[in-house]
Amino acid sequence: MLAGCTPWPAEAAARYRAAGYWTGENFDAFLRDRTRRFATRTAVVEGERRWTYAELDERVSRLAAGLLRLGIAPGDRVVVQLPNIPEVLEVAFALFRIGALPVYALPAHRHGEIGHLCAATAAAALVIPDVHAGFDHRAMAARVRAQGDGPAHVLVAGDSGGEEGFTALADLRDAPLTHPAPGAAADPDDVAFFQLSGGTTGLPKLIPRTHDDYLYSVRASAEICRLSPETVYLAALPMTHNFPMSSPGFLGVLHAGGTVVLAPDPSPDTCLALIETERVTMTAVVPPVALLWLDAVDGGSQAGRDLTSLEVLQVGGAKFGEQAARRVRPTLGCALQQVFGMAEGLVNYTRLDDDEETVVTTQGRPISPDDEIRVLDDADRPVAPGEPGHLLTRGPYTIRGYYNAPEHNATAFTADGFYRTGDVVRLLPGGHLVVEGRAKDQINRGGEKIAAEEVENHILAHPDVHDAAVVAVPDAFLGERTCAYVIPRGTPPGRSQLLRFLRERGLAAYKIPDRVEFVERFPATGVGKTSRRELRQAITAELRRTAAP
Ligand code: OOB
Repeated sequence: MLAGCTPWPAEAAARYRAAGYWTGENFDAFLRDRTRRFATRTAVVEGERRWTYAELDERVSRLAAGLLRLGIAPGDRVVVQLPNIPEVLEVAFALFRIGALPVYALPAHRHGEIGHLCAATAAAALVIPDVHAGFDHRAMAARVRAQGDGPAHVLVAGDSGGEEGFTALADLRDAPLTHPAPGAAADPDDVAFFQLSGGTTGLPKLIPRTHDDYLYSVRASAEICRLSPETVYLAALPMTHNFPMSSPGFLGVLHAGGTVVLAPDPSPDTCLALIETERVTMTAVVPPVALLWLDAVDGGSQAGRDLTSLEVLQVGGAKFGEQAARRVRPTLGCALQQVFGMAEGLVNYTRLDDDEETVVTTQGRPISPDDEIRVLDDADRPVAPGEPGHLLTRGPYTIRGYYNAPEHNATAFTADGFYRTGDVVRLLPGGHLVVEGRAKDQINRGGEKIAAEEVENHILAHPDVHDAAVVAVPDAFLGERTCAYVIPRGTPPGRSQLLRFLRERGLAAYKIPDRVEFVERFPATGVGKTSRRELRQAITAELRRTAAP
């Protein structure tokens, strides 16, 4: 396995192969095989663009040839930061075809995060759009290179802008690569790509996923979600996130021979119109987006939409409140499926034949019979059945370690390979999980994960700041927002000046604190550490007080 990654023990790997989970297919073989079977069917739709499986495969071969000509080699890492455009598929599979490894970033990331990803993976290239949502990614890429984080090549979907080292994808599409391409030989039990962890640490951790483990989760998810060539899936969330990628996501749809429709944004106006015109059968959203859709259809701007094609709405990424969950079927006329997953592996689904109570009150049960679940107390002892405790898991598609992170791995995983998810759950007799809370220093802002320590470190870099603690604040719409408690060094910096400072450091907008409170000291725990719990209680009490009439 790639250096810096933790393989599964040989015994477990043998078991997963024997059980038929790990089939030895790699991503390049996956696309070739589905192209053979579904050649003339539509693979992907974006606005006026419609590519069949054969067209997608041909584009992949042409881009793969161009990438090799440019000097991208098997084993190279390439950071991919693209919005929901068909090039996500084209670029990812072209990289697989030459045996290079995508490193998936989110469109919201800025030069801080992208620089870290490029440096941490020694990336050979970075793939970006030219301008997206009013932001010039080329200027960001130039900044990443100026700060010394590489990469040698910047590949642009759109206009390259002509800067040295920047190449438009359009200029890379050569004559199709003849088979076998280097990626055809990619070892199925080796790393295929990297995804970003939601994180609890100062710098985001990288998650190495193998062909074998990830494609198992894709196939099994497609089966659980009953995908078929008739499936029309709307990618409403950013496609480089694990949920719309593989739960069952666009990969599950390609596995089944269906069609992926790309939405430029998850707003109800955009997505409900696409559901109507493209006859979408399934889509996936985070809870705040589900709330917006429900309100838009319930007497709002989208009340007249024909949504009769929609069979399943998946909601996940953060806890979906029971009241909202109950509104899905009557309002949208489709089934709800709750999805509780993580980029590290484990994904839970409510099943399509679960009774309505189970669907609205639980976050589902694991994909695999070989997903091992432990619910433990603070001392790592099993809790009584049905009681809340820390969720730990191990299985055929859950990683055994983050990339190049031995120290962090020593605490994030147990000695026998269980991943400590940081989630607090209850395990019901039927195997379903209910997410009760979280024991990790992370804020879940409507499905977008923020590591408290990462933001704190950026705040601490400000010369007028003595100390900082970032905590979650309950929020009716997003579930949680962030509040930064700051002890100034002398005169406090202005709030807006501090926020500008954070943006200037290249932090994604969703990580910029929603609220800043200047205080003289922090409450301390028994051993003198800052008590985030007390800070959370303080801000919650303050909000209640100010909200009171
Ligand atoms: C998904 O993946 P990540 O890596 O962005 O975040 C994982 C974390 C979980 O550990 C949990 O804290 C939270 O997000 N989470 C949920 C949840 N789904 C995820 N908390 C409560 N209820 C849910 N339904 O978020 C992700 C990956 C694949 C599929 C779906 C979500």
